[in-house]
Formats: sequence, structure tokens, C-alpha cells
Amino acid sequence: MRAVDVSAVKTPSRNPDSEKALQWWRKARFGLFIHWSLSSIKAGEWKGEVVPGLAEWMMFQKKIPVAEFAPLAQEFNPRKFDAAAWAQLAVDAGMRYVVITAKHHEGFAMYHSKADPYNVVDATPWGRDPLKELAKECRKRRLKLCFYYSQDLDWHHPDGAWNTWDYDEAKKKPERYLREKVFPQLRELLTQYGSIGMIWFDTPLTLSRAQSRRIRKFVKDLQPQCLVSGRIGHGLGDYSLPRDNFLPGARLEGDWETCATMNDTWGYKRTDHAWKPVDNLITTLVDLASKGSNYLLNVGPDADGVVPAPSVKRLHQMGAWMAVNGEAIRGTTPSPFKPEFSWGRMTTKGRSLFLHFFGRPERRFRLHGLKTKVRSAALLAAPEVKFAVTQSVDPATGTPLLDIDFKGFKSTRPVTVVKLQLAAAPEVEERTMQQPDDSITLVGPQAQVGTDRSESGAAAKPAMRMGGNGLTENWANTEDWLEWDFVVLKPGTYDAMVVTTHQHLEPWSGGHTVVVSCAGKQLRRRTKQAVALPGLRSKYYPQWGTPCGKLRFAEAGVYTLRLQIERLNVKAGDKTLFSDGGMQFSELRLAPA
Ligand code: FHN
Repeated sequence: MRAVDVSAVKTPSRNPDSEKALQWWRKARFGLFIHWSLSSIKAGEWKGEVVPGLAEWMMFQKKIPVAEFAPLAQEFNPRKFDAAAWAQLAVDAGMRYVVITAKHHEGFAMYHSKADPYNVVDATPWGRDPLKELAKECRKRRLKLCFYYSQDLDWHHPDGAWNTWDYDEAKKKPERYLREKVFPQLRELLTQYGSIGMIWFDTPLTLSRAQSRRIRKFVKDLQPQCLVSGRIGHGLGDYSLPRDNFLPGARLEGDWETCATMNDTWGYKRTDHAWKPVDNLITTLVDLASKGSNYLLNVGPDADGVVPAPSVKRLHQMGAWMAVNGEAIRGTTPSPFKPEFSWGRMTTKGRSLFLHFFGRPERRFRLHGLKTKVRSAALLAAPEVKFAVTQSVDPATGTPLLDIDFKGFKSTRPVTVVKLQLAAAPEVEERTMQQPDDSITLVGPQAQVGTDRSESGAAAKPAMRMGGNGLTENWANTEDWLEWDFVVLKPGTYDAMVVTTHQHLEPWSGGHTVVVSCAGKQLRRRTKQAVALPGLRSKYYPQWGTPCGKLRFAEAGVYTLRLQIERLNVKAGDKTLFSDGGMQFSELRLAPA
């Protein structure tokens, strides 16, 4: 059975009226996603068989008729549901908002809906409204309550998208679905539960731009300060969402949120034990904050209303880290540098610069490119532990250098934060710098995008673009190129490697011959899945390295590198509903040979 990933969405443009509504959300940085609906009763198994893929997609995967699926409601009786415990769990983890499924694709309203009797109060023996209870508990704890709402896919309503096994596609009237279900239910959600932080729309697969625009307006008319997630479709959200579980490779422009699972599924699945280690979760939180993205981390409670123990344990552990280091996450702005560092990440708050170390730094730590004066450096967890700093300028390249003597450094697992107090907001060298481990990473978002194509003698616009999520989009031509200026501090010979990626459920498209032009040399290679690169990003977006050969930098200084496709290898089937079939370039790495 083909697995389905429907999280791809166009990058929203910035809506001018979003600014004020976004303020709390930008500060929050960390939120709890809750996927809870009828499918949690089946826990990923249907008629004794484990259904592959996402637990909450079981109805679609097995094409379960409404007549068989809907009666599950009569079994829904979550005796252990405790809204206070759920809200407190979010607070304990250091989160500031909660997004819960008010209606997922299976079409069941998890609240008391007058618009449709297929809801948790009218159709179950339990008869309670969990959203009402949660709203009260969130209010008590000053948590922003947000509702997930599947505005397009609905496998229960005859006019909802993607149930083709019960309903004839040709007879569907999407407008009737909007009129009968979506608008009335949105009105209920926005008028019965107090102030709502956001409606987290999802999977805009069949809606027209005009429909998405109407839905957005409907929300804003009822609650002007309620945010609309990026998956409203057609770039009409207040902020952007990359695909599920996507971790960008570099700092992003604008407002982003990555939603992610703790194991591999969103809804409760008894057999999914692929729990990510807590160190991985904390590092991801830091990674995302440093790139300007919120982290919406999911739990899938079971049919009794209990959040799985491994999730609770991890959230408490994250909370313990946040209790000490939350200052370096909440209310911060991203790293002033675009690329990642091999030693860790950075976040900023006014004149404070936080260095997040993923391990113990070198005793004599060096940072290239920070222009602002550093007044002091100390451990965030123990401000009395201060470090000596020296600032100078590299004579060969004019690059500012910061040296920190980490004598007395004490680690906090898995990320230790050092707070630098600066004389002003940080200013940095815009060009890519060589890292303390001598590597140089040229990331897509820092490249200049150009083309050799011309129209009536003038340079044309490149067809390829850097997608908002940091990957190239529509790179299926030989004329467009990426170019970087970067600073080499240590002359020598370097190995060049081109890194491409793809969503793990989709085929990798490659085999294009690329040309790397730099320092008077041209390296040509066919991209391959040659080296599987480990790292945070690789679980759902495998990183494939193609070694391209060696470049020699005879002296320290600024170099320019251009990357272009010389021969394309676009095969039938490379282009799917969710992939443009071109080269999904992520970065080019240079490492001392
Ligand atoms: O299809 C859904 C999926 O079940 C889950 O809700 C995720 C969360 O982002 N969104 C959709 C897929 O992207």
C-alpha cells in the first residue's frame, strides 16, 4: 500500500494584517500538538491487522466505509481523560500553546457541534466536550488554545475530499461541504470557546484560492486576532509551514513552524515504538529556534484519554531543560548567521547572543564573523561561571574573530547554553565563514540564484527558486545556477560534496550531472545516493552526498563558487503530486581533504 504524505504546501506570502496576531506565537516558540479522534480506539489496527502508515489515516488506507467506521463513536468512552493534566503537561514542558484536533480528516467533531451530530457529545456514550474542558484549563494556565481543523479532506461528509469508496467523486459538491459543515463548525469553534489562538488548517489539496480566501476571512471576521496556519492553502496563512517533520538546513526568512511527531505517527498507534530520544527532541527545539521556526510537538492520546507514558516522560525532560534554558528559546529571534555551526546553534534576544553547544566546546573556542563587541560570556545555567573573551581581526581576510577561553565549562545535557552580553544587537559577516572545525557549508538560502538564459538579449528570471523551506524548487534546467562568496581562512585542499534530499516517502530524483566551478577549476559529477549523511534532518529527509572531487585554495581570502546542472536526468514518475521532479539541493560541503 502506498504511504501518503500530504503535508506539502506553498510558502505563504506575508499577510499585512498578520503582524499583531503573530506576536504571542513568535515569543512562544514551543507548542503541544494533540491528535485525538475516533481512530485512537483502533490504535493503528483494523480487524486484527496493523495498518501501515499514520494511525489517523486508517480509514483512508483501508478504505473503510462510513457505515463501518462511524459506529466506532459508540465505543468512545475515555474515562481517564483529564483536561487539567493535558494542559499542565504542556506547561511543564515549557510550552505556551496547545493545538488540538477539533476535526481531523475522518470528519468526527471532537466537540459539541450543533452543525453535525457526528460529534463527541451526541454520538458517544461519554457525552462530554473535551474542548470545553481544555479551554478552561488552558485559560487558567495562560496557555493559548488553538484548534486543528481539516477544511478540505473529510471522509465522512459526502462532499468532503478524498472519500471515493463511499461517494461518487463526480457528484461531490465541495461548496455544499463548506456551507453545511466547514463554515458552521468554524463559527462554533470561534464563538463557543473564548479567544482562540489559531485555527490550524491542514491539507489544502482541492480548495481554490477563492475558497481559501473566504475561509480565512470568515475566521478573521469572527476573531481578528486568531491566526490562520500556513496550510489554509494558496499562501494565505499568517505564517509558513514546511512539510511534516521537516528540519530546515539553514536560517529561514519569515515566520515558520515545524510540526513533528515524537514517534512516527500522529494519532495513537499501539505498535509504534519509534520514540525519538529526548536529546534529539531538545536539540531539535534549539535547532528550530535558531533558524526562526516554532516547534509544534505532537502527542497522540489513547482511547482512554491517556497520553502515552514515553511522551509524558520526554515532555517532562524537555521541561527540565527549558526551566534552566528557556530564556534562550522563548522570545528569541534566530541566529544572526544563516548556516548551522558544526558545534551547535545560536539564538538572539536584543543584545544577548546565546551559543547553544551540542557537546563540550574546545577549551580555546573561536568564532568567525561576529562584528559586535562582546562585553561578557557566562553559562546561562550558572551565570557566576564567566569566561574570558578576546576579539581581534584576521589580518589575511579582515574577518572579525572572537576567542573564548572555556576554562571551568560545565555541561548541561544535551545542550549547554553560553550567554554573550553584547554592546549592541549582533552584527555579523554576511558571507559564509569557515567553521572552527575548518569545514565550510554553502547552504541554499545563502546563495545567489541566477540564470544563463536571456530573453531579447537581457538576463531572464531563473525558473528555479530557493523554496521558503531552504530547498531548491523547480530546478530542472541547465541554465539556472547558485553562487556563493565565502571566506577561506586556512589555505589547502578541500573535498567538495553536493548534498541533495527528498521526503522519505517519495523517490529521490537525481542522476543529474552537476558542475562545481571554483578557484579556476570545474568539477563534474553525476549526483548519486552515494553517501548517506547522518544527522537530525535525515530521519524524514534523507541527506544524500555526492563527492565531487577536490578544490585547492592557495591562500586565505574570499572565493566564489558556482553550482549548475550540466545534464538533466528527469525520468517519468519523478514529478508527483508533491514533488516537482527537479534536483532538491540542500547544501554544498567543503571539508579539508
Ligand atoms: O494528514 C495529516 C496528518 O494526519 C497530520 O494531521 C499532519 C500533521 O501535520 N498533517 C497532515 C499531513 O500533513
